[in-house]
Amino acid sequence: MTRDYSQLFPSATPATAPSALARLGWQPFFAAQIDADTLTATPPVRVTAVHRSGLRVTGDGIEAELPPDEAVTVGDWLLYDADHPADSVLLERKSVIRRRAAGREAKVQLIAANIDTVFIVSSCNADFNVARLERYVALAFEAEVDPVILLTKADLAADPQDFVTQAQAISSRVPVIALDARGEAPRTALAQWAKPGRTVAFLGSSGVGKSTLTNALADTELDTQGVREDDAKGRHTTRHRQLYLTDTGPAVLDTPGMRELQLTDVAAGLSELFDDIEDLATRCKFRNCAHEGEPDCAVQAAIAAGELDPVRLTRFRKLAAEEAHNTATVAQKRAREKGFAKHVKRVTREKPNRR
Ligand SMILES: Nc1nc2c(ncn2[C@@H]2O[C@H](COP(=O)(O)OP(=O)(O)OP(=O)(O)O)[C@@H](O)[C@H]2O)c(=O)[nH]1
Ligand SMILES: [Mg+2]
Ligand SMILES: [Zn+2]
Repeated sequence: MTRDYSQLFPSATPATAPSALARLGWQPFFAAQIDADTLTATPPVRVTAVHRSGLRVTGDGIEAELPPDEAVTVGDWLLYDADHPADSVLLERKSVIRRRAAGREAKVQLIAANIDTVFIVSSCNADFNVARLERYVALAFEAEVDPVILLTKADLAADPQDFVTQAQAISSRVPVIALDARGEAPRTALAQWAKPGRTVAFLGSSGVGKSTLTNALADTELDTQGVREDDAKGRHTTRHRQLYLTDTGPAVLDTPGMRELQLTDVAAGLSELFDDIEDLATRCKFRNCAHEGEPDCAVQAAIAAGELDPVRLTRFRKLAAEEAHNTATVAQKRAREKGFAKHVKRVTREKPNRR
C-alpha cells in the first residue's frame, strides 16, 4: 500500500481540500497517538454503526464490517487490521457519551464516542421539559462534549421565546436556539458547530426532529414521521444510531429517540451544571449544610432573595441522588463480576493440582 499519510500529522501543512479521513472527522488528537508506519500497516477507520452482527466501519477507501465488540461504539476510531479484523486496535477517545442502560440491569451503555458538539433536541410543545434537558446537559458536560440546546417546531409555537427563556436558565454555558428543523434553515443556524472535520450528534426524545435535522446537515433522506397530536410523542421512527459522512460538512450522528435517560458516573457533569448552587453552598456556615433550615445557609438565603429558583434546587437534589444510586449499583455489579472472574481464574489454576 502506498498511501500518503503525511498530511494527517499535526505538524504537516494543512491540505486545501479536506482529506478523505478529515472528512470522516479525523483530527490531530488521533494522529498524535500513532506513528506513520502503524498508520500505513493499519489504516484508521471510523465506526459508523453498531449492529448485532458487527461494527460497520469506513476509512480512506475502506468499507468493512468488523466482529461485534461491546467495548466499541459509534464514532470510535480503530486501526484496521485487514488480515485479522478482530485485532483492530481502538484509539483513545476524545470524548465518550454514556448512560445507564435502559431496563433493570445495572449496565453502562455507550452512546457515542468522539463527538465534538451534541445538539440536545426538544420541541416547543409538550415534549419540552427542563428536568429532562438538564439530564442531557449533565451527560454532555461529563463527556466533555459541548452541548447546544435546539428547540424545534418554533414555527408551530405561539411563543417560542418562552421556551427559549426557560432553556437558557439551565446553564449560562449552553447556547439555546429555537428553529424550524425542516428545510435549509438549520444549515445556517448551526453553521458555527457543523463544520467540516467536526462530528456532531443529535440526542433527544422521539419525534423532536433529530432525523429532520440530520437531513438538513448531511443531505440524507431519512424517514421522518408525524407525532401524536395529543402529547407530541413520536413514533420511534429511527431504530439505530448511524453516523452520516458528508463531503463538505461535518459527520452527523442521528440517534433513536430515548425513552429514558438514567445518569450514572456523572458527578462532575452535575457539578458543572449546578455550579451556581455549589458556589452558594461553599458560603454556608456549615460545610455539610443540607440547606434545609440550618443557620446562615447561603442557598436558602439566595432562594429568599429570589436569586435561586427553589425548583432548581429540588431537581439538583433528585438528580444527584439518582446519580449516586446508579453509580453505586453499577459499581457493585462490576465488583461482583470481577469477584466472579477471579474465582473462575483461581478454580482453573487449581485444577491441575487436584488431579
Ligand atoms: N413544523 C415542524 N415540524 C417538524 C419540525 N421538526 C420536525 N418536524 C416534524 O416532526 C416529525 C418528527 O420528526 P423526526 O425528524 O422524524 O423526529 P426524530 O427526532 O427523528 O424521531 P425518532 O426517529 O422517532 O426519534 C416529522 O413529521 C417532522 O417533519 C419543525 O421544526 N417544525
Ligand atoms: Mg429519527
Ligand atoms: Zn446551606
